[in-house]
Amino acid sequence: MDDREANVKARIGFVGGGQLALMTAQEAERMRRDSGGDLDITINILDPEKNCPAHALASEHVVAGFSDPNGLQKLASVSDIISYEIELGDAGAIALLRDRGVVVRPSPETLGRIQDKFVQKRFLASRGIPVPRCVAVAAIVELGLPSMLKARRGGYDGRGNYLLRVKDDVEKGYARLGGKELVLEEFIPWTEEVSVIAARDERGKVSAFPVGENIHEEGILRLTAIPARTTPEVAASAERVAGQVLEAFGDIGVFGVEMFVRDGEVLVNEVAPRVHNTGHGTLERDAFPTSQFEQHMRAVTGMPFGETTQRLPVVMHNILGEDNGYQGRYRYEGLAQAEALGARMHLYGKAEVRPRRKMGHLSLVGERLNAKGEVDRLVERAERARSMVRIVGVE
Ligand code: AIR
Repeated sequence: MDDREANVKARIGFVGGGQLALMTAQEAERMRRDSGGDLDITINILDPEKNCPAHALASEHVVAGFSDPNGLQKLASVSDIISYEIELGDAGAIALLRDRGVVVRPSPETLGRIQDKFVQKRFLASRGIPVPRCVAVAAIVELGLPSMLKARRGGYDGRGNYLLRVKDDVEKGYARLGGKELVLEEFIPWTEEVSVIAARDERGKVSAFPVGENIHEEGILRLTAIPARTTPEVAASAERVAGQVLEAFGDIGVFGVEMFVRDGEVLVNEVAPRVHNTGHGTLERDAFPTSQFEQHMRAVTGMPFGETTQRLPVVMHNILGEDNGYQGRYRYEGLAQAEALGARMHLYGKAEVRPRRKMGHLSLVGERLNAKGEVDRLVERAERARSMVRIVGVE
């Protein structure tokens, strides 16, 4: 054992207390158990919602807005390290904390850069990383149609994006996103979407998980298969580009790097300075010896990285709130049927369902890595298992 791993005791304070903090806290508990108490990491959260997913597992829950300076200060006072599981914190307020000696990983500068989609892309481009072309002004003449109109800040899970296909869409897009600062982005007729979850430590070492293949639907992730069904060349480019991104930020922690593939060319779509939805498959212990959540905790607390060599293929399917307009309390149906197909359920315990809200995910682990057709079969089974789960309103 590396001596950086002996008797680690750390309190990580997350801005955000949603499913990503929940799964990190679950992994912290498992690590404590597996190490016989040697790895003692506790999770604190800042989240305005009293019943947020990570509430029950958090040591301290500061109930305040993500950008509330007093809330941030309180989170810092009970934590050794500040990190994020949502990008909505006030980077300026977090920088003030850091300047007063609070350890913040990744840095508030990285958070600030990533929060603005235009600034993020310009930063990546300035470091020689391939990205789609984008302009900050409303001049569709520069990029033509189709193109993507995006809110520069605050959008996630497909919120804040509007595809402009024809001229009439321009007005509709502005009506939908009006009042916000916007960026217009080249529309990429991609053939594949891939992502790499990678971590960087304080010594500059980078550790990546194998490339995942993503399927989105209306801007929200539907499923991720690891390994991606792609060519070795595309996988190698994606890994290389993800490595460049982590180098560019030069920061500490897990990052999710989403990329488009256009004719074999890899372009960065979006970077998240946190654990990522497309990395949830790494939670399955028979597929991966280390999860992205454990890797993030290892990176920010200065522990050596865990191993990321994949043992078995895994397909993760999101469970989103149904698109029926219902918002409120709910219950699940069909969980046992999905489990009978081998699906492992991860439910986030959100107090309320909303249309297309991320409520949970299921994972299926295959029997042999790189066996022909194995990932196809897992994808098909994951779709079937997902179709058995229903989220039903109870009000
Ligand atoms: N999240 C953060 N950025 C993007 C996503 N999906 C996760 C975090 C956050 C939660 O989604 O875990 O706390 C918020 O989910 P919701 O459904 O409350 O909007």
